[in-house]
Amino acid sequence: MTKALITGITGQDGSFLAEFLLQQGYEVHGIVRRVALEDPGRRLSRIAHILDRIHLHPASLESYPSIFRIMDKVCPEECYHLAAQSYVSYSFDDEFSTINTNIDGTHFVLSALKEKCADCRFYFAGSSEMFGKVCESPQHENTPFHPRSPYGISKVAGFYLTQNYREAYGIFACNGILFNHESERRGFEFVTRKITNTVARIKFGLADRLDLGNLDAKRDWGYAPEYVRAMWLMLQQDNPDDYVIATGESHTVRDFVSRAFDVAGLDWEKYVRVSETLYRPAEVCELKGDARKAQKVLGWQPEVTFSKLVELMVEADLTNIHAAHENLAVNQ
Ligand code: G4F
Repeated sequence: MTKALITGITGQDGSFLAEFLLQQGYEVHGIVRRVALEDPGRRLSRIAHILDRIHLHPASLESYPSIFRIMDKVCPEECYHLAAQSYVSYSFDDEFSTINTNIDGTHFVLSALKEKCADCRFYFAGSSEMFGKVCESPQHENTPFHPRSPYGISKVAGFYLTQNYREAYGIFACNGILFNHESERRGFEFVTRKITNTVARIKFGLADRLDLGNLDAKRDWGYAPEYVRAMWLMLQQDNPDDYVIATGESHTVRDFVSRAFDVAGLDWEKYVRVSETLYRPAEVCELKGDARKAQKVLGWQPEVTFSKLVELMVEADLTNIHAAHENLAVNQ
Protein backbone atom coordinates (compact mmCIF):
# COMPACT_ATOMS: atom_id res chain seq x y z
CA MET A 1 0.00 0.00 0.00
CA THR A 2 1.40 3.38 -0.97
CA LYS A 3 1.18 5.87 1.86
CA ALA A 4 0.00 9.38 0.97
CA LEU A 5 -0.26 12.46 3.15
CA ILE A 6 -2.63 15.30 2.23
CA THR A 7 -2.53 18.76 3.76
CA GLY A 8 -5.90 20.48 3.31
CA ILE A 9 -7.74 17.14 3.27
CA THR A 10 -10.94 18.77 4.57
CA GLY A 11 -11.26 21.10 1.57
CA GLN A 12 -12.87 20.54 -1.82
CA ASP A 13 -9.71 19.20 -3.49
CA GLY A 14 -8.47 17.34 -0.42
CA SER A 15 -11.72 15.43 -0.10
CA PHE A 16 -11.82 14.44 -3.78
CA LEU A 17 -8.14 13.49 -3.72
CA ALA A 18 -8.58 11.35 -0.58
CA GLU A 19 -11.45 9.48 -2.26
CA PHE A 20 -9.43 9.02 -5.44
CA LEU A 21 -6.36 7.70 -3.59
CA LEU A 22 -8.49 5.28 -1.55
CA GLN A 23 -9.88 3.96 -4.83
CA GLN A 24 -6.29 3.46 -6.02
CA GLY A 25 -5.58 1.36 -2.91
CA TYR A 26 -3.56 3.98 -0.99
CA GLU A 27 -3.22 4.34 2.76
CA VAL A 28 -4.43 7.93 3.15
CA HIS A 29 -3.29 10.30 5.90
CA GLY A 30 -4.41 13.88 6.35
CA ILE A 31 -3.33 16.87 8.37
CA VAL A 32 -6.15 18.76 10.05
CA ARG A 33 -6.37 21.57 12.56
CA ARG A 34 -7.07 20.47 16.10
CA VAL A 35 -10.30 22.54 16.11
CA ALA A 36 -11.56 20.45 13.18
CA LEU A 37 -11.37 17.29 15.27
CA GLU A 38 -13.35 19.06 17.98
CA ASP A 39 -16.09 20.11 15.57
CA PRO A 40 -16.28 17.23 13.05
CA GLY A 41 -19.92 17.83 12.05
CA ARG A 42 -19.08 21.17 10.49
CA ARG A 43 -15.37 21.05 9.71
CA LEU A 44 -15.03 17.48 8.46
CA SER A 45 -18.28 17.39 6.51
CA ARG A 46 -16.62 16.83 3.11
CA ILE A 47 -14.79 13.73 4.36
CA ALA A 48 -17.47 12.42 6.75
CA HIS A 49 -18.20 9.46 4.45
CA ILE A 50 -14.57 8.24 4.45
CA LEU A 51 -13.53 9.05 8.03
CA ASP A 52 -13.33 5.37 8.95
CA ARG A 53 -10.87 4.73 6.10
CA ILE A 54 -8.38 7.57 6.54
CA HIS A 55 -5.93 8.63 9.26
CA LEU A 56 -6.13 12.20 10.53
CA HIS A 57 -3.34 13.97 12.38
CA PRO A 58 -3.77 17.29 14.20
CA ALA A 59 -1.16 19.89 13.29
CA SER A 60 -0.84 23.50 12.26
CA LEU A 61 0.86 24.76 9.13
CA GLU A 62 2.04 27.65 11.28
CA SER A 63 4.08 25.34 13.48
CA TYR A 64 7.19 23.67 12.11
CA PRO A 65 7.50 21.24 15.05
CA SER A 66 3.96 19.95 14.50
CA ILE A 67 4.62 19.31 10.79
CA PHE A 68 7.99 17.76 11.54
CA ARG A 69 6.41 15.34 14.05
CA ILE A 70 3.88 14.15 11.48
CA MET A 71 6.51 13.59 8.79
CA ASP A 72 8.51 11.63 11.34
CA LYS A 73 5.50 9.53 12.34
CA VAL A 74 3.85 8.93 8.95
CA CYS A 75 6.82 9.12 6.60
CA PRO A 76 4.64 9.25 3.46
CA GLU A 77 5.71 8.17 -0.01
CA GLU A 78 3.60 10.89 -1.61
CA CYS A 79 2.69 14.25 -0.11
CA TYR A 80 0.03 16.53 -1.59
CA HIS A 81 0.32 20.01 -0.15
CA LEU A 82 -3.08 21.60 -0.77
CA ALA A 83 -3.64 23.55 2.46
CA ALA A 84 -3.65 27.33 2.16
CA GLN A 85 -5.68 30.43 2.78
CA SER A 86 -7.10 30.18 -0.71
CA TYR A 87 -9.72 32.93 -0.86
CA VAL A 88 -8.22 35.70 -3.00
CA SER A 89 -10.52 38.46 -1.80
CA TYR A 90 -9.80 37.73 1.87
CA SER A 91 -6.07 37.88 1.17
CA PHE A 92 -6.45 41.65 0.63
CA ASP A 93 -8.16 42.00 4.02
CA ASP A 94 -5.48 40.05 5.86
CA GLU A 95 -2.33 40.18 3.76
CA PHE A 96 -0.03 39.26 6.60
CA SER A 97 -1.69 36.06 7.69
CA THR A 98 -2.23 34.89 4.08
CA ILE A 99 1.37 35.50 3.12
CA ASN A 100 2.84 34.12 6.34
CA THR A 101 0.68 31.00 6.53
CA ASN A 102 0.86 30.13 2.85
CA ILE A 103 4.60 30.64 2.40
CA ASP A 104 5.72 29.29 5.77
CA GLY A 105 3.34 26.33 5.52
CA THR A 106 4.86 25.25 2.20
CA HIS A 107 8.36 25.85 3.47
CA PHE A 108 7.73 23.84 6.67
CA VAL A 109 6.30 20.88 4.75
CA LEU A 110 9.21 20.85 2.29
CA SER A 111 11.84 21.24 4.98
CA ALA A 112 10.34 18.50 7.18
CA LEU A 113 10.17 16.18 4.15
CA LYS A 114 13.81 16.83 3.34
CA GLU A 115 14.80 16.01 6.92
CA LYS A 116 12.62 12.97 7.56
CA CYS A 117 11.59 11.37 4.24
CA ALA A 118 13.61 12.82 1.38
CA ASP A 119 12.36 10.12 -1.04
CA CYS A 120 8.75 11.26 -0.66
CA ARG A 121 7.23 12.70 -3.83
CA PHE A 122 5.80 16.17 -3.29
CA TYR A 123 2.96 18.02 -5.02
CA PHE A 124 2.44 21.76 -4.56
CA ALA A 125 -0.93 23.33 -5.35
CA GLY A 126 0.15 26.29 -7.44
CA SER A 127 -2.49 28.51 -9.02
CA SER A 128 -3.35 30.38 -12.18
CA GLU A 129 -3.57 33.44 -9.88
CA MET A 130 0.25 33.46 -10.21
CA PHE A 131 -0.18 34.71 -13.81
CA GLY A 132 -2.33 37.60 -12.57
CA LYS A 133 -2.00 40.48 -14.99
CA VAL A 134 -1.38 38.20 -17.92
CA CYS A 135 0.99 39.16 -20.71
CA GLU A 136 -0.18 36.44 -23.12
CA SER A 137 -3.16 34.19 -23.61
CA PRO A 138 -3.57 31.29 -23.15
CA GLN A 139 -1.11 30.89 -20.26
CA HIS A 140 1.32 27.97 -20.23
CA GLU A 141 4.20 26.74 -18.06
CA ASN A 142 6.60 29.42 -19.38
CA THR A 143 4.26 32.40 -19.19
CA PRO A 144 5.78 34.97 -16.79
CA PHE A 145 4.09 35.49 -13.42
CA HIS A 146 2.59 38.83 -12.41
CA PRO A 147 0.49 38.13 -9.29
CA ARG A 148 -2.19 40.67 -8.38
CA SER A 149 -3.02 39.69 -4.79
CA PRO A 150 -1.27 38.66 -1.58
CA TYR A 151 -2.65 35.18 -2.28
CA GLY A 152 -1.06 35.15 -5.76
CA ILE A 153 2.23 36.37 -4.32
CA SER A 154 2.21 33.61 -1.71
CA LYS A 155 1.61 31.01 -4.42
CA VAL A 156 4.49 32.33 -6.54
CA ALA A 157 6.76 31.96 -3.48
CA GLY A 158 5.50 28.40 -2.92
CA PHE A 159 6.11 27.62 -6.59
CA TYR A 160 9.74 28.73 -6.38
CA LEU A 161 10.29 26.99 -3.03
CA THR A 162 9.10 23.78 -4.68
CA GLN A 163 11.40 24.28 -7.68
CA ASN A 164 14.28 25.12 -5.38
CA TYR A 165 13.87 21.95 -3.29
CA ARG A 166 13.82 19.99 -6.54
CA GLU A 167 16.98 21.64 -7.86
CA ALA A 168 18.95 22.03 -4.62
CA TYR A 169 18.08 18.81 -2.77
CA GLY A 170 16.90 16.47 -5.50
CA ILE A 171 13.39 16.17 -4.01
CA PHE A 172 10.79 14.78 -6.45
CA ALA A 173 8.75 17.99 -6.23
CA CYS A 174 6.08 19.06 -8.75
CA ASN A 175 4.06 22.23 -9.19
CA GLY A 176 0.54 21.96 -10.46
CA ILE A 177 -0.57 25.29 -11.92
CA LEU A 178 -4.28 24.69 -11.59
CA PHE A 179 -6.82 27.01 -13.10
CA ASN A 180 -10.15 27.49 -11.30
CA HIS A 181 -11.80 24.17 -10.55
CA GLU A 182 -15.20 23.90 -8.98
CA SER A 183 -17.78 21.39 -7.83
CA GLU A 184 -20.78 20.83 -5.61
CA ARG A 185 -18.26 20.80 -2.70
CA ARG A 186 -16.89 24.29 -3.43
CA GLY A 187 -16.87 26.76 -0.52
CA PHE A 188 -19.64 29.37 -0.50
CA GLU A 189 -17.15 32.27 -0.57
CA PHE A 190 -16.10 31.50 -4.16
CA VAL A 191 -18.17 33.05 -6.91
CA THR A 192 -19.41 29.85 -8.56
CA ARG A 193 -20.87 28.31 -5.42
CA LYS A 194 -22.16 31.66 -4.22
CA ILE A 195 -24.08 31.85 -7.50
CA THR A 196 -25.40 28.29 -7.60
CA ASN A 197 -26.41 28.29 -3.94
CA THR A 198 -28.20 31.64 -4.24
CA VAL A 199 -29.97 30.53 -7.42
CA ALA A 200 -31.29 27.50 -5.54
CA ARG A 201 -32.36 29.67 -2.59
CA ILE A 202 -34.15 32.06 -4.94
CA LYS A 203 -35.89 29.12 -6.58
CA PHE A 204 -37.24 27.99 -3.20
CA GLY A 205 -38.22 31.51 -2.13
CA LEU A 206 -35.44 31.77 0.47
CA ALA A 207 -33.64 34.69 -1.22
CA ASP A 208 -34.68 37.38 -3.65
CA ARG A 209 -31.37 38.84 -4.78
CA LEU A 210 -27.79 37.97 -5.71
CA ASP A 211 -25.12 40.62 -5.05
CA LEU A 212 -21.98 40.25 -7.11
CA GLY A 213 -18.84 42.20 -7.96
CA ASN A 214 -17.09 42.19 -11.34
CA LEU A 215 -19.26 40.32 -13.86
CA ASP A 216 -16.73 40.85 -16.66
CA ALA A 217 -13.89 38.85 -15.08
CA LYS A 218 -13.10 35.76 -17.15
CA ARG A 219 -12.02 32.44 -15.72
CA ASP A 220 -11.10 29.01 -17.07
CA TRP A 221 -13.42 26.84 -14.95
CA GLY A 222 -13.06 23.05 -14.77
CA TYR A 223 -14.46 20.23 -12.64
CA ALA A 224 -12.45 19.55 -9.47
CA PRO A 225 -12.50 15.70 -9.41
CA GLU A 226 -10.77 15.70 -12.79
CA TYR A 227 -8.11 18.08 -11.47
CA VAL A 228 -7.14 15.93 -8.47
CA ARG A 229 -6.44 13.08 -10.87
CA ALA A 230 -3.95 15.35 -12.61
CA MET A 231 -2.18 15.96 -9.27
CA TRP A 232 -1.76 12.24 -8.82
CA LEU A 233 -0.56 11.73 -12.40
CA MET A 234 2.23 14.28 -11.85
CA LEU A 235 3.65 12.17 -9.04
CA GLN A 236 3.55 8.96 -11.12
CA GLN A 237 6.01 10.22 -13.78
CA ASP A 238 9.69 9.31 -14.06
CA ASN A 239 10.76 12.90 -13.47
CA PRO A 240 9.35 15.79 -11.44
CA ASP A 241 8.04 18.75 -13.43
CA ASP A 242 5.50 21.59 -13.48
CA TYR A 243 2.17 21.44 -15.32
CA VAL A 244 -0.70 23.75 -16.23
CA ILE A 245 -4.08 22.09 -15.65
CA ALA A 246 -6.97 23.87 -17.37
CA THR A 247 -9.80 23.42 -19.84
CA GLY A 248 -8.52 25.97 -22.38
CA GLU A 249 -11.87 27.78 -22.35
CA SER A 250 -12.60 31.07 -20.67
CA HIS A 251 -16.02 32.42 -19.62
CA THR A 252 -17.15 35.57 -17.84
CA VAL A 253 -18.78 35.58 -14.43
CA ARG A 254 -21.84 36.88 -16.31
CA ASP A 255 -21.84 33.72 -18.50
CA PHE A 256 -21.77 31.59 -15.34
CA VAL A 257 -24.63 33.58 -13.81
CA SER A 258 -26.74 33.41 -16.93
CA ARG A 259 -26.28 29.66 -17.34
CA ALA A 260 -26.96 29.00 -13.62
CA PHE A 261 -30.26 30.93 -13.62
CA ASP A 262 -31.16 29.25 -16.87
CA VAL A 263 -30.74 25.78 -15.36
CA ALA A 264 -33.22 26.79 -12.64
CA GLY A 265 -35.62 28.31 -15.18
CA LEU A 266 -35.10 31.90 -13.92
CA ASP A 267 -34.18 35.20 -15.59
CA TRP A 268 -30.90 36.37 -14.02
CA GLU A 269 -31.42 40.05 -14.84
CA LYS A 270 -34.33 40.18 -12.39
CA TYR A 271 -32.19 39.11 -9.43
CA VAL A 272 -28.54 40.12 -9.88
CA ARG A 273 -27.27 43.38 -8.43
CA VAL A 274 -23.73 44.60 -8.95
CA SER A 275 -22.11 45.97 -5.81
CA GLU A 276 -18.93 48.05 -5.96
CA THR A 277 -18.00 46.77 -2.50
CA LEU A 278 -17.42 43.31 -3.97
CA TYR A 279 -14.79 44.53 -6.44
CA ARG A 280 -11.17 43.68 -5.61
CA PRO A 281 -8.42 46.32 -5.21
CA ALA A 282 -6.59 44.65 -8.12
CA GLU A 283 -8.43 42.24 -10.39
CA VAL A 284 -7.22 39.38 -12.56
CA CYS A 285 -9.27 40.14 -15.66
CA GLU A 286 -8.85 37.05 -17.77
CA LEU A 287 -7.39 33.60 -17.28
CA LYS A 288 -7.25 30.88 -19.90
CA GLY A 289 -4.91 27.91 -19.62
CA ASP A 290 -2.96 25.94 -22.17
CA ALA A 291 -2.75 22.39 -20.79
CA ARG A 292 -1.15 20.79 -23.84
CA LYS A 293 1.90 19.67 -21.85
CA ALA A 294 -0.32 17.83 -19.33
CA GLN A 295 -2.19 16.24 -22.20
CA LYS A 296 1.01 15.11 -23.91
CA VAL A 297 3.02 13.94 -20.90
CA LEU A 298 0.35 12.92 -18.39
CA GLY A 299 -2.34 11.90 -20.85
CA TRP A 300 -4.68 14.21 -18.92
CA GLN A 301 -7.69 15.84 -20.52
CA PRO A 302 -10.81 17.39 -18.99
CA GLU A 303 -14.21 16.03 -19.95
CA VAL A 304 -16.78 18.06 -18.04
CA THR A 305 -17.71 21.14 -20.10
CA PHE A 306 -18.46 24.59 -18.69
CA SER A 307 -22.17 24.18 -19.33
CA LYS A 308 -22.26 20.76 -17.66
CA LEU A 309 -20.27 22.05 -14.67
CA VAL A 310 -22.77 24.84 -14.01
CA GLU A 311 -25.65 22.45 -14.46
CA LEU A 312 -24.33 19.88 -12.02
CA MET A 313 -23.57 22.55 -9.39
CA VAL A 314 -27.02 24.14 -9.65
CA GLU A 315 -28.74 20.77 -9.55
CA ALA A 316 -26.76 19.71 -6.48
CA ASP A 317 -27.72 22.94 -4.69
CA LEU A 318 -31.38 22.58 -5.69
CA THR A 319 -31.33 19.05 -4.26
CA ASN A 320 -29.57 20.18 -1.04
CA ILE A 321 -31.97 23.02 -0.39
CA HIS A 322 -34.99 20.91 -1.21
CA ALA A 323 -33.79 18.26 1.27
CA ALA A 324 -33.11 20.87 3.98
CA HIS A 325 -36.60 22.27 3.39
CA GLU A 326 -38.20 18.84 3.74
CA ASN A 327 -36.27 18.12 6.94
CA LEU A 328 -37.41 21.41 8.40
CA ALA A 329 -41.02 20.62 7.51
CA VAL A 330 -40.79 17.14 9.09
CA ASN A 331 -39.27 18.55 12.29
CA GLN A 332 -41.86 21.29 12.72
O1 G4F B 1 -14.43 32.48 -7.32
P1 G4F B 1 -13.37 33.48 -7.07
O2 G4F B 1 -13.32 34.04 -5.70
O3 G4F B 1 -12.03 32.77 -7.50
P2 G4F B 1 -10.57 33.33 -7.91
O4 G4F B 1 -10.31 34.66 -7.32
O5 G4F B 1 -10.48 33.23 -9.40
O6 G4F B 1 -9.62 32.27 -7.23
C1 G4F B 1 -9.89 30.88 -7.26
O7 G4F B 1 -9.20 30.27 -8.31
C2 G4F B 1 -7.78 30.30 -8.19
C3 G4F B 1 -7.21 29.58 -9.42
O8 G4F B 1 -7.09 30.53 -10.43
C4 G4F B 1 -7.35 29.63 -6.91
F1 G4F B 1 -6.00 29.64 -6.80
C5 G4F B 1 -7.97 30.37 -5.75
O9 G4F B 1 -7.61 29.72 -4.53
C6 G4F B 1 -9.48 30.30 -5.91
O10 G4F B 1 -9.87 28.96 -5.85
O11 G4F B 1 -13.53 34.71 -8.08
C7 G4F B 1 -13.62 34.55 -9.47
C8 G4F B 1 -13.94 35.87 -10.14
C9 G4F B 1 -13.06 37.04 -9.68
O12 G4F B 1 -12.65 37.76 -10.81
C10 G4F B 1 -13.96 37.91 -8.82
O13 G4F B 1 -13.65 39.30 -8.85
O14 G4F B 1 -15.27 36.25 -9.78
C11 G4F B 1 -15.29 37.64 -9.50
N1 G4F B 1 -16.44 37.92 -8.62
C12 G4F B 1 -17.48 38.74 -8.94
N2 G4F B 1 -18.33 38.80 -7.92
C13 G4F B 1 -16.64 37.45 -7.39
C14 G4F B 1 -17.84 38.00 -6.93
N3 G4F B 1 -15.92 36.58 -6.63
C15 G4F B 1 -16.40 36.25 -5.40
N4 G4F B 1 -15.71 35.37 -4.65
N5 G4F B 1 -17.57 36.79 -4.92
C16 G4F B 1 -18.33 37.67 -5.64
O15 G4F B 1 -19.37 38.14 -5.19
